Amino acid sequence: MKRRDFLKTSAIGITAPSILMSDDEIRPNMNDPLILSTWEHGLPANDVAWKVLQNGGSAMDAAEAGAKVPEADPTSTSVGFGGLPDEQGNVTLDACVMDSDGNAGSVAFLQNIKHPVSVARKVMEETKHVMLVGEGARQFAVSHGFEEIDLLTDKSKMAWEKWKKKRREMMPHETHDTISVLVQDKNGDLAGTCTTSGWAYKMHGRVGDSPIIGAGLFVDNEIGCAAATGLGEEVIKTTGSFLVVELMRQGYNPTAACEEALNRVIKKHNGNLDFQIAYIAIRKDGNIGSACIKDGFEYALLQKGKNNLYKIKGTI
Ligand code: SD4
Repeated sequence: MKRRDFLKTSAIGITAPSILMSDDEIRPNMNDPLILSTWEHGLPANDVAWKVLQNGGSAMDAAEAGAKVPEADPTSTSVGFGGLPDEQGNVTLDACVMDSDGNAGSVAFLQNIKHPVSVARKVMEETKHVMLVGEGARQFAVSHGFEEIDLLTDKSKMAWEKWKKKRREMMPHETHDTISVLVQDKNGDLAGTCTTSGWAYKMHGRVGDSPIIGAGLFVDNEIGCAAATGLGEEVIKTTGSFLVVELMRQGYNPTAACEEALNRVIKKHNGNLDFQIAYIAIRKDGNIGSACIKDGFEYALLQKGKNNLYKIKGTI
């Protein structure tokens, strides 16, 4: 099989399925914001993020508000409240944020707090650090007024108890839905968030790519931004989101940059790719793209056209 056959790509907004739009109808004007998120639950996240932008919020405000939607949703079993637990039954959360000034904040292995993305933002804005983990992150959250709650829902507990009987290893794509929200606001500024409960039934203490700046998310306001979903270990080893942005800096278009970042993973595995990784990217000029290893990745795009507000769910 040729390397290309592993890859599914989409120049989002131009070849987005089921919606026909002429190029000039799409984002005729650079001052129209856009929001690009991972997975289907990106659609309600985008709606909330859009409202924040409409009310004068920044790209960072919008990206945070969007990510909080699946974090609070108990039916979203890969993010926040209702996320599937680790092998010991603990829901442990990873999240990060990055703004248009290149500031970053992150939390990893955080327990009992519903909105890790907001804790990550507090780390960015109110500490001299970038990343807090585990018990320290929880203490920090509580000291900043975050309520402690049990994140394990009955549904997730039942799923974990069922898993415990067989202990079959689950791959992240079997219980996917890490959300990344990339936003470009009306000033052209970029920001992003990434939040997850990670690989279901992972080892206790495991941290994935989602809270690692440059792996799960990277924003460079001069060039573009990118985010990842899928098997975090492979994303970390290739510094995936940073790589996508650096490739855009070198002149790759957003989709080609996502493809090339995936090629680095594909090369190492000699065709043995029993996992999913997907990237989404926005270039500073508003061009957007995505690519994935293994079918079935969904993206959610909210974009203002000449006459309409487009809300697109695409699958590649
Ligand atoms: C992780 N990248 O923890 C996350 C999993 C994921 O959709 O993206 N699931 O490795």
